[in-house]
Formats: sequence, structure tokens, C-alpha cells
Amino acid sequence: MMTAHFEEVLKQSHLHPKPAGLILEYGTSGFRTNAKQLDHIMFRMGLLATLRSKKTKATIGVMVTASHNPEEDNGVKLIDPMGEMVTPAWEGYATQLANSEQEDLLTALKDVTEKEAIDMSQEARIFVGKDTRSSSASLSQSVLDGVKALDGQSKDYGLVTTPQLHYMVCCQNTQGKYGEATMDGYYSKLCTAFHQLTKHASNRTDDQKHLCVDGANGIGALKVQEMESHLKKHLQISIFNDGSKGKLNFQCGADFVKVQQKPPAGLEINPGGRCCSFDGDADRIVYYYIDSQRCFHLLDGDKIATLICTYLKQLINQAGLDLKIAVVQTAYANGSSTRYLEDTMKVTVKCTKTGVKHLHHAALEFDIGVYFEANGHGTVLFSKAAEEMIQKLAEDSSIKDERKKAAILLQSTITVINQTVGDAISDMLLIEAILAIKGMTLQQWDAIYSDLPNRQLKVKVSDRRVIDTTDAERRAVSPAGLQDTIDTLVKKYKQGRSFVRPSGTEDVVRVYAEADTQENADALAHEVSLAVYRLAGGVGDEPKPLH
Ligand code: 16G
Ligand code: MG
Repeated sequence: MMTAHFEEVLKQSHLHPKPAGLILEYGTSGFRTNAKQLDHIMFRMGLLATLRSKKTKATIGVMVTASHNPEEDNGVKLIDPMGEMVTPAWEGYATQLANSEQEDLLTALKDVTEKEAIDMSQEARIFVGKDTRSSSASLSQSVLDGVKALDGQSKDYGLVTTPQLHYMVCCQNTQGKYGEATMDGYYSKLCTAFHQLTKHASNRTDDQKHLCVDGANGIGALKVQEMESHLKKHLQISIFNDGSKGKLNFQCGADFVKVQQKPPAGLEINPGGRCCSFDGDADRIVYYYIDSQRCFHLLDGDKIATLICTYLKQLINQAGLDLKIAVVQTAYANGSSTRYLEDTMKVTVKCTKTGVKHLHHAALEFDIGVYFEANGHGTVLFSKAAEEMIQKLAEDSSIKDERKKAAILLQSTITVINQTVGDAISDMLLIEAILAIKGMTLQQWDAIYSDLPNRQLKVKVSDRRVIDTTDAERRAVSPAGLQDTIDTLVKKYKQGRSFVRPSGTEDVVRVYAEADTQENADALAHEVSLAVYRLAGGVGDEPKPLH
């Protein structure tokens, strides 16, 4: 029987041949590279997702996207039954399968089925989604071919944001308890909760209801348009970079805005107006505005986490609930945000390695875990016990007034949040609701704390794996001497902080520096880049000073 299944795989795999010698790795967010190199990977991920589905006896998701990367790239990642990232052991299988030469593919497949003791007669069901890249249509077809070759059932959701596909998978595997696994189900769940929340905001003016969204010329723009009828004018969105003319992620989108610290091209920005940018698959969001001097102000993932945390803490207190709230960040979090959260707000802050799965995992440890990367990817996780306590209180007819209101707000807050993964649309609705309820402007939100000036740079080296880190990527243990050099450099600058790490998505080493002034942050980043270049095998020209 095993052989029968695999014969079909063998036949089909020749239609999706692997270029000999090509080696790719399932990285921080799946496979990601130039779209031309990905056809065999897609087919094989269709196969692997089918095995994963048989193993877990649940629906598995496969998303075709390269997020904020250029249009020419593409990528793929697998989604586990509860809508979370696929478990690490299977990331390993993904790499093995991807790198097997054509003639070894069956052996590699058999290896997984044996190691995992997979019952091949078990049914399999796969949800597939894709972003708007021109390569995504044929690549997602290759995923579907892989599923079919192993006799799995598939449902093609077509164009969806990454978090929408995570949501669908979770809905399906919870038999609708998390929501209905349709686009309509997604929009009505989120928008109903948004209306419930904003009902509590008194006298919102049209100005306060208006938001400019930079869709990065990607899927997020399409989906915000699709959502508009559900919002019923409770939120009035002007969409820019909707993909009708501009190029995906080109001079726009959340990554561009965060890294360049300036507004995207193609967006009309007026002083004081609220603006936000999504990335290419709408799982990141950052906010920003320009002041009356036309000076740009960014509200990144750290500011978002702080806003959400402040709001939730207040509600929990009002509701009289004993729930522990914590914030999970990475080393990229601005030092000011960490200090504010720990010293002023007195909440627990945990630092993890970069990558959604690490933050998500850490956030699960708390009653309420708010996690955000500075780049704008994040969400809030409520433990089952916390959700039940909130639910019970909201339905308790013996409590009144403030407590009751807080419990009801908390309940709708849970509903508006996509707990499976960071979701730009869901985060946007949550942020808009919080600002409305608190009657807060972006300037007021921004004033909660002031960011320390910072700079991110990248250095090309011949092999980025020579850099090994520890302490949630805050310290380099190799190559020898690098950390000592960084320590010495950091001491030269007031409020200096810097760290280096190999990128998980690009062939570079990333450098982050922060200091009391922008000049100092830039100078520190440059000096650390030079140290990386010299001690870790830099290639090409030596990094030049920024000024
Ligand atoms: C991926 C990660 C993101 C992380 C980024 C870092 C997921 C879904 N996405 O986009 O969380 O911030 O990689 O990239 O995990 P880097 O390693 O190239 O700096
Ligand atoms: Mg993304």
C-alpha cells in the first residue's frame, strides 16, 4: 500500500523537479528565496503537510508568501492545527525533504513516515492560501499537486493574508469554536467585536474614525477593501498602495517604514492624521503620523505592545480580576519601552530570540501574554482559564457598573484579537478601538515614553553561521573577540546598547545599536558593523560611516 501511494508521488515529482545541488533551509518563517527556485519546494511541502495532517489527524495550513520581501521572491510555511507555526521537528523534516535530490525523495518521505509512525490510511486535509505575488498562483498549484499526490483533501482559500489562513485552520480544528472558517466568518467575528468595543467610545467624530492604511501593494489592501462593508462606517479607511499601480513592498509597507523611519511613497499624509502600514502578507503593522512641523513619528511594535498592555491592565483592575499580564519582546525592542513596562507599569517583560514562534511560545506561559516584535508583528494570548474567568464575569448578573463594563470590554477585546498569530487587520481594529475608548490621539499615545534613537544595519560576511549567540541573541559567543569588542564600543556611548545576530531570512549579519542621540546610535552601529566585518569574515567593501 505504501508503495502504491509513493508511486504517484514519484510520477508527479518529475513534474516538479528539484534543481540538482540546490540547498535551502526552512528558516524563521519557512522557505524563502527567489520564486524561480521554489516549484519543487512547494510540491514537497504539499506532501509534507499531508503527512503532518495524517499524523495530527487535523487540518494543516500551507501559506504561499514571502511577506515583506521583494515581489520576485516567494516562500512557504506550514501551519499547525491550532493555527500556530509548525513544530520544530517538522521544520527539520521540511529541510530534509526540500534538499533530497530527485532520486532520494521517496527515501526521505519514507523516513518521515517511519519516524513519525504515520498511518497512511488516515485521511488528510490541507488548507492552502497565497499572497498577491505574480508567482503565487502557480506555486500554490504545486502545493495542491503535492497534496493530491498523497491523496489528501485540499481546500484552496486563494488570496488571503497569512493570519487569515492561520485563523481558518484554527476554526476548522476547533469545530467552529474559534469562529467560522470562511472569509465572512472572519470579518463578522472581528467587526462585530469592534462595534461592541467602539460603542463604549463616546462622541467619536468623523475625524477620529478616519484612518489611512498603506497596504504595501499587497494582499492586506485587498482584504481591507473586502472588510469595508462589515465595518459599516464605524471605521473609515482610506487605502493607499492598494496594488493597482505600485509594486509590492517597494518603498512602502511596514518593513520599509520601520527600517527607513519615514512614511511610505504613495501615501498622502496630513499633520496629525492617523496612518498605518501593513507588510506584504499583512501579519505586521506599524502606525505613524507627522506633526505640525511635518516631523515623522513612528509607533512600532513596542509602542503597540505598551498601548495594549496599558489598556488591558486597566480593564483587569477595573474588573477586579487577578490575572497576570506580561509582555514578550526581542532584543530589538527599544530600551525605553522595556524600561517603561518594567519600571513604570510594573509588568513582567520577557525577552526571546527573534521569530514569531519564540515569542508566541513564551507568551503562552502567562494568563495574558502580549507579544510584539519591534517590527510590528504581534498579538495577545489569553490562557483558557483567563478567558473563562472573563466570560463568567461578563455573564454574571450580580455585578454592575464599572466591573461589568470592564468585563464586557475584555470579552469583546478577546474576540477582536486573532490569537493564532500577529494579524495586521485584527491589530488595527484593536488599536483603533483602544484609541477610541480612551479618546487618545497618536501624539498622546506616542508620549507614553520616548524611544531611544536607534539604527539597524546589515553586514555581508562569507558565512553568517560563524556568529553564534546566546542570552536571547543579545550576546555573541563566537567568533572569538567579537563580544568583547562590542562591549568596549558600547561603553563609549551614553545609553549605548548593541547586539549582532545572523539573519534568519537573508544572507547577512544584522547589527542593532541604540544610544542617547541619533548620531551616537549611527556611530555605534557603524563601529559594531566594522567589528563584524573584520572579525566575522566580511565580504565586499568595508562598511562606511553613515555621516
Ligand atoms: C521572519 C519572522 C519575523 C522576524 C524576521 C526576522 C515569522 C513568521 N517571521 O520574518 O518574526 O522578525 O523573520 O528576520 O517568524 P531576520 O532574521 O532576517 O532579521
Ligand atoms: Mg509578514
